Amino acid sequence: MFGHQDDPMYGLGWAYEDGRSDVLETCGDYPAVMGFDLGGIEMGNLKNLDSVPFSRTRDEIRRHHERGGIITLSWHPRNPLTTYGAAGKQWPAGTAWDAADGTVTAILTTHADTFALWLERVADFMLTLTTTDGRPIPFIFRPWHENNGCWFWWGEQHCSADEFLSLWNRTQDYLLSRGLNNIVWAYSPNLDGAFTEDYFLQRYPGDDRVDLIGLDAYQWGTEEDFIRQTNDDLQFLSAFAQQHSKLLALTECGYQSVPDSTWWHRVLLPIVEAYPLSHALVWRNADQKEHFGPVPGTPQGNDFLLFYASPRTLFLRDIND
Ligand code: BMA
Repeated sequence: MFGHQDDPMYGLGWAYEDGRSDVLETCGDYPAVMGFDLGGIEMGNLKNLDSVPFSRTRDEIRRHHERGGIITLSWHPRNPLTTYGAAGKQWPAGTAWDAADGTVTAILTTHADTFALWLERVADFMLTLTTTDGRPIPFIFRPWHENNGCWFWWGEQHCSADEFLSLWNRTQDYLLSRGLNNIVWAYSPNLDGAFTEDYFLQRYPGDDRVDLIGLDAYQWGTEEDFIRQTNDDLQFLSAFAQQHSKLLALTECGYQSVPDSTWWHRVLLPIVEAYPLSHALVWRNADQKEHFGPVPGTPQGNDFLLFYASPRTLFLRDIND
């Protein structure tokens, strides 16, 4: 299934117009999977870190669920240690990218109350994700993503494996205690290129705590590196997922602003065709400088039609047929 972050919220040249979607306007169908981010919900904010109103997020989740689509939620929470004292400081002060050592330690000790309040706000919002007749909408949740990187405060250089696992468990146990049994739990590290079983298991929350194994894989460097590393990781992860009876997905992927108009069919398509992925989600179409999805009427948008046409890629209509 093809997925796109913030798909119905905004695209190139439009924002918050009911029914619109750059994917729809490129290929005539909505993505099967839509992703949304909860960053800022922990503060009690009305809008997320990208200025998306949470009421709109709830509406679009309901809409996509009613269309028969799949929802996935990410969370870029602020840094509980620095967020309240960050006034006047420049980005990334106080954000998820304010990667201070000791933040996870603080959550588990001195800042446990703050974190408990944050989780309460996350759960409160999740509990509102219901159908009009009050049934919980199922969704994928992938907290503490890219934890093998160094850019988030929960990254592997900033906390021990035990601390990371406590952070995961605390998050999961709390949400479950609130009755949130409608969550598909995704563990999604970042592109590594050389995963080993020993290494991967160090921070893997466990078979009883994970439903889907994801990989966040962007082409930031050369195409050759991206293809090689993504294949290496997906070979490892697909074997692991099969042995452990887990779903597998590219929980984030893309090539920022798609500067190569053959990328969809030449680079991404062979990768998604080669592995048993439940979905591959590209990040948001924020603006001209930062977009990862197709843009209608552009060369890369035209190339996306070849990706769309593959029998191995599913869009909303395919999963409802
Ligand atoms: C990042 C960028 C940021 C954004 C964040 C959460 O990768 O797109 O601009 O705030 O994701 O959506």
